[in-house]
Amino acid sequence: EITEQFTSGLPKAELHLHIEGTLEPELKLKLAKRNNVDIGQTTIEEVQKTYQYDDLASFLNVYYPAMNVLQTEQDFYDLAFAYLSKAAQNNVRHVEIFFDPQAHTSRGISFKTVIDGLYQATVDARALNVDAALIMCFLRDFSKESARKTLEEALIYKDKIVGVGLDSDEHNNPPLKFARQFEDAAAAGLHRTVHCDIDQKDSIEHIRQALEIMEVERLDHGTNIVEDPDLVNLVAKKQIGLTSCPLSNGFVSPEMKGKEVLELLDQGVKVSIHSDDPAYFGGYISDNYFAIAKKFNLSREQVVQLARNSFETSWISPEQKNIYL
Ligand code: ES4
Ligand code: ZN
Repeated sequence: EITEQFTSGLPKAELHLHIEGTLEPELKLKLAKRNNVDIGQTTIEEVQKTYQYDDLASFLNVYYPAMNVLQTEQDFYDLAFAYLSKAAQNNVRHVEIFFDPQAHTSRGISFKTVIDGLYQATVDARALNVDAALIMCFLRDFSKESARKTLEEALIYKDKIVGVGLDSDEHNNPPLKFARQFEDAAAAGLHRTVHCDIDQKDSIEHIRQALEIMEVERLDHGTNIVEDPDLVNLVAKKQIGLTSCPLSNGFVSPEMKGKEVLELLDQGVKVSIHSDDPAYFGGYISDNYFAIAKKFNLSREQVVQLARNSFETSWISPEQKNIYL
């Protein structure tokens, strides 16, 4: 029987975490006040009442407007440091943090403000025994031209970024739309991952593009590959990591994709457990481990394998990996 103590104490790598999705109602209100931004709510209860969504689009409609409270470098620092303190409490030893620069540059905040604040928090997190890196995501519902400009800016700071990702609304926005940016990012030495959210229109085609054409090293969610045995074989053979987020999945699918995760684990796929947007989906990484372990009656060995997979598919150096594995 898996306990919360067990999932909380287990050393973990967090590989699927949107920093903007760690904005808790309390900090949201504090920053709104500090920056004189009217978000339409003044109490935690009122903020929580706006957290109603049952698909990706309705979630994103709550998620993006809230980012208005993030204005200064200090705000980004406070957001990231608050998260990293939570990560330390969850025994997260290594974290690769997604951030969405276009969600900020599109409302007049400079790339520099965003990255300087986030990066300083990752430096200071070393004192908490948390090793942290940043992954810049392109918003797939923005234009290719916007992605091109964003990569150009990002490359100025490429020593502060470990890789690129692709997130936001997947509907009619296939990975291939950004093939050129992923190629350029690879040429600059950056790692690559792509969101293939669960049960999206054209899921299998999107996964195929990401794996076969864009040569990503991980798929975020990606658990729809169970529908295609050839893709399962390819992912197992190439040791592609699949970063599944049970509590997030639970908002759009009653079974949180637990059966698929177990089936993939059983077939030797490097699937692992993460938290996506913990302030919006009801829990941090230990809660996600506990939720799937409890609902699907996982053994200790299965839970430990999920955690091992998170380190194995992380983008830390091979020498450093040996410390954890
Ligand atoms: C996201 Cl759940 C989800 N899907 C796509 N993009 C995202 N960004 C933050 N959360
Ligand atoms: Zn995500």
